[in-house]
Amino acid sequence: MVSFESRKRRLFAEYEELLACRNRPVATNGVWTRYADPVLTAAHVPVQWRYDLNPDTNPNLIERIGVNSVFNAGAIKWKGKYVLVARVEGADRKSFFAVAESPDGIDGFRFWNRPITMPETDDPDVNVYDMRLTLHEDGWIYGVFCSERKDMTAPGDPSAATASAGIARTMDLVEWERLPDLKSASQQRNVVLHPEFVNGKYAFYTRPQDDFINAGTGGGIGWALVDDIGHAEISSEKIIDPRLYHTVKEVKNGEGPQPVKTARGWLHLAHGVRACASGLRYVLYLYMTALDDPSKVIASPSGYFMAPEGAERTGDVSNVLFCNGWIEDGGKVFIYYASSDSRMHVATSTVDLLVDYCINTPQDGLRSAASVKNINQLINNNNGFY
Ligand code: M1P
Repeated sequence: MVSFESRKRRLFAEYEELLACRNRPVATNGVWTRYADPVLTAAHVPVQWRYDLNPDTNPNLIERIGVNSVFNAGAIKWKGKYVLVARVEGADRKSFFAVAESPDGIDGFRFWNRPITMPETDDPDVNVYDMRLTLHEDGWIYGVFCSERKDMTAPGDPSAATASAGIARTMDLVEWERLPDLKSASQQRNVVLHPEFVNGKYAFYTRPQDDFINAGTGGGIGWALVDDIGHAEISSEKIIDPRLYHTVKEVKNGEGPQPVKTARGWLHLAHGVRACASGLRYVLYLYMTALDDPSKVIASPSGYFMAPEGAERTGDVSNVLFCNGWIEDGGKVFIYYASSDSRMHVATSTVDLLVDYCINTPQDGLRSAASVKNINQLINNNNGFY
């Protein structure tokens, strides 16, 4: 019989082996480069968060607290490190936030000592997830996330829930000050704080939705200005990136991470959702807005930028790519995306490539004939070049 101590040593050795693995680029389309292995998984969650390591209270060395998945992480470069605030989902289905850092953005993501203790409001969340991190020009780092509660207007339905935008801020990613949730006439998910004041106000990308799941009459990615971040309330909201029939964002869309400021405009990454016989399909797309008006779309390349590939296609919620974190660093861009609500990956690109892609990919003509027209135009332009 293998002793408790040697089994314990093995647990830690296997954990360190996982963190020591070196990733390698495996695929590129000229704009993004994908890497072979996920950067964060349930197995990256520290042993001491899951096991009772005392031989008296856990002689069988059983895992006491199970972790289901690690996904949908916000991202920020912080004190020279590439930092993710991941959504960790326990075997009990509850999600919470935990910080992991890497020295180079690709390898060795290691969780900090403890998960984030996120303060609750007077009306405690049942579930929190999908934090977007914004280093705002007011000096705070904001985390805006989905705050889910049971829908008390449907007491007989244990699945009925409400979604609103939770807001918290921090100076060190350890201690968080919880602010009141964003007040909105509709439910909200995928809300993102813009990093700069606009007309002296805080600006949010929103995603109004009719109920917990369905965007319904909520028209797409919205925009709202807020006077007081301490009592954030949407008084008026306009749709800036609408859902459109027979596109990758027909059923739903949602802003991804905080936008990146470039010389040509604000660069945005978002997810789009379409329905098909096998269920919903979540892909990532890009768009750009004007520097002098971040709510004005100036480039809207058609179709998806990244879609689930290979092993990314399967997981707890299959056929999903979701991204709420990226880091721009000296022109290089680290895109942290989750596949199928199960694990985190990285893809790399550059601001120049992403802007080129946005500006020079044809817009969606919204009809098959328009797509053929775009191809014929390209063939004409290529005359003499092949
Ligand atoms: O399961 C896919 C995603 O579904 C939701 O996103 P949306 O509101 O845009 O449909 C979120 O629950 C997200 O966390 C999840 O990845």
